[in-house]
Amino acid sequence: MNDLQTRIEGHINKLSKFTATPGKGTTRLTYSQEDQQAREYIKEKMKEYGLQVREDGLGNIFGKMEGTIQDAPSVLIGSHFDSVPNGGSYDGPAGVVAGLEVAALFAQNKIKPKYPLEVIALIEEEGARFGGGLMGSRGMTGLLSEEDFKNLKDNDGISTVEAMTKIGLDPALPKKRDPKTLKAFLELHIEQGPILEEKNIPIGVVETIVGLTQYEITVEGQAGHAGTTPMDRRADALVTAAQMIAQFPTLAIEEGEGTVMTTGKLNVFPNGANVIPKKVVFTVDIRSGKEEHIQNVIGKLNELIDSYTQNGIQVTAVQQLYMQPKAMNPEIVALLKQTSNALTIPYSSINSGAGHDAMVLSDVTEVGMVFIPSKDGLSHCPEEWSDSLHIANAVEILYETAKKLTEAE
Ligand code: HGY
Ligand code: MN
Ligand code: MN
Repeated sequence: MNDLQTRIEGHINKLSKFTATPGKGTTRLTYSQEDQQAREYIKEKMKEYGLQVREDGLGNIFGKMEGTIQDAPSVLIGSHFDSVPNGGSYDGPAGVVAGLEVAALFAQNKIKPKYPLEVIALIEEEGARFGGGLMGSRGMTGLLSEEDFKNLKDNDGISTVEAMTKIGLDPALPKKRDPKTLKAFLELHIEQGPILEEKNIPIGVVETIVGLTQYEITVEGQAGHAGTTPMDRRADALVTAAQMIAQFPTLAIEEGEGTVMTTGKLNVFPNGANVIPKKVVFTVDIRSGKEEHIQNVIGKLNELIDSYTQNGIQVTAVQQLYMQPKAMNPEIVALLKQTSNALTIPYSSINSGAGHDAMVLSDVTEVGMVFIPSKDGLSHCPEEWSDSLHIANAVEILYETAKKLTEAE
């Protein structure tokens, strides 16, 4: 194994230790103590690699290598460093680590870029604590307003501002970034699916990212005694939720063209074995490569909501996120392909079924993404694993690409 791979493995292993569920995957919620531990490590490495480190009013971390052109826009490179509950070690960190090591190669080779290079580590991409997701990038682009940010609370009612202040972050710092300060954004991410591994190809050059929407659905009925309440006199919130969720797979399959629909999170209140559930809150995640399919399924979801609002049951929905499908910047896509060829690293074009910060930043700057294979196509679980050799390949491609982008007019 070469030095680069050794450093990559070291970073990944170190970051994977910052988890609230040791032995059961990575659980690193935004503004948690695990976030703080990972944050300190990332900032320490940025400083070690000679970068100027700052955090914005959301807690995104930036490590900047100044360019020779004054006040020039930056080429950003990185990903997110939060996780899903009991997730893996690579979803997010692989991209942050790649950014760090690209900056290290700039320093090692004494590259003085014309345009600045900024390594970024973004917060709350998964939305595991505050819902919705893509929070760090949406805050940077203004898609998430200051007010909406401040109104976000976690399941325990703790607000974003409270939580970030508790770990020493300053919510008063600027959040929205002037698009004129951005030249491009590059992101390495694990594929989180089986395609590259099955094709035995080490690099995926991302062409498009799937559109997605997330809802929080609340079903309200009437609590009651499980033993004394006759079956024909119940308004059972959990039965209604279950009847709705059981129909989602058919809705997605009937919509076709790879449309998917998932309920990943569900909470029952008051959650007693002998209590008829009063309230159920669950999420719905809808995705498709075509926006019309997302819109169609949203329409069917709303019909379901209306049809179950009866006989003492009330169903309401809050849309937490809506992102149209996004195409990556054609020039950067071409550059990534040329660079892979020049380095004789095989690549394949690929579309992303996962959402990424790149889809948000593509609204304000030119964006390119590369994927590496996921073992057995697994992600969002402790079994998630990728080969540090593949990350090293991606670092080489991103290094050559970033050199061109920080030189090009
Ligand atoms: O849900 C996603 O696609 C990403 O992992 N946040
Ligand atoms: Mn991710
Ligand atoms: Mn993820």
